[in-house]
Amino acid sequence: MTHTSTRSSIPFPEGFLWGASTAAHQIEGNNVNSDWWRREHDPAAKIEEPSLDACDSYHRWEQDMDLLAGLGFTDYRFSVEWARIEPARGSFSRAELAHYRRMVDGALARGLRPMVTLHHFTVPRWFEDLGGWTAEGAVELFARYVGACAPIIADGVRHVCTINEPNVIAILAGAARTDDQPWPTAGGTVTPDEDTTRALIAAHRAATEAVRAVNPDIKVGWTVANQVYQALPGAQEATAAYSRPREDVFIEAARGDDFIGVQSYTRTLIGPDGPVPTPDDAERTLTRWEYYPAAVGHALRHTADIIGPGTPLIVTENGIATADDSRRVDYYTGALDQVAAAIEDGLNVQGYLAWSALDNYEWGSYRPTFGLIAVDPVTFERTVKPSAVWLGRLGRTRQLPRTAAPHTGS
Ligand code: IFM
Repeated sequence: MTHTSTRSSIPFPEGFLWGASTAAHQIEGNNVNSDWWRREHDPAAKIEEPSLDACDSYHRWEQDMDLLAGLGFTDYRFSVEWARIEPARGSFSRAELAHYRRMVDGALARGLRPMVTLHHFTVPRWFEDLGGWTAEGAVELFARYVGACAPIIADGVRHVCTINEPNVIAILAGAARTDDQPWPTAGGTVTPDEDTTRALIAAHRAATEAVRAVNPDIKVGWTVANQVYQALPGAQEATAAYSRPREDVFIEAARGDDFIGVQSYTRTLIGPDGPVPTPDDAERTLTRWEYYPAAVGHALRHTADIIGPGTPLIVTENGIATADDSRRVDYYTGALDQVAAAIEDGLNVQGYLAWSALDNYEWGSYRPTFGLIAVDPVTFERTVKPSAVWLGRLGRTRQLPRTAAPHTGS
């Protein structure tokens, strides 16, 4: 359906989430017991630079929350770090659980509803040594960790994300097998590892049960990376086949969940033989992805088509890596236009969380700056960008802007 509304804005639906997202490893610093920390210090891994202190948000989270709340955001998605909470198999750190509980309380005290992600790409070293997600007992170990997070999530947390971008994890596992390096686009030709896919789906189900056992009122879901596969002429079937193992099976696995997180940044054009390169004249962002603000609209509609009616959609990540903050405002303007159009067309979109609150460690490099807030790498001083002021203000008006352009469905 092509949307034709001429309204310049639409009101946020009741209870709409309006926030920004982060992930522990990307902002906290010194996540020394994690697999990623080990990889960053392994010359064979050829990682451009290690995360080291990151944004020192482990110590500065209060300042970060002050800024977000002051800007007008009402929701903050952050992750808790398994490698800190369970640094050795079966040993749970009371101090780290208390740390994350303080963060939940700190968010609530500032009027920010915390959305907690339990796993965002990093695992404890001991879990990787066991063989990771496909090792025997991996699902039970994850579920035990989730149960141990009860003190963090039991009260005051409305939304919990079990596993972030399971499809990217499965693609990375496939890449590790073939020696390919799809990171960070995950849109390459690598086939996701099927055993990892199965294990992650089982882990998600077990984690969902564990969260519901802690508090049945918590809304549980997982967050899927949407690469916005768009068919070139004659490539409808190839596109559907391409999307299925990389995206659709993970969306289908969310049927019956309380929500699904939709995460998108750019698009991937698919021809009869698979992905085709982005045209030379396309504008690119600092990740080399095509500048394509309409991605989120396609991602929402594709997710709704696959999952079917009933499951609420929340945009849990959306944004752009750029050094030109005015381009970030343009990107968010275009993206929100698509979100508004999707809502007007009847999609049950319940929130929008931008990626990311801070310029942070983009899995191997600090160069791609996704943040609404800049961070000085030496002093850790935070500087609010104009895009943060602009986006935060919409939280106060509770209106999503519309430019009345027809949405670019696929
Ligand atoms: O930084 C990542 C995040 O960790 C997961 N989703 C995509 C973001 C941008 O690449």
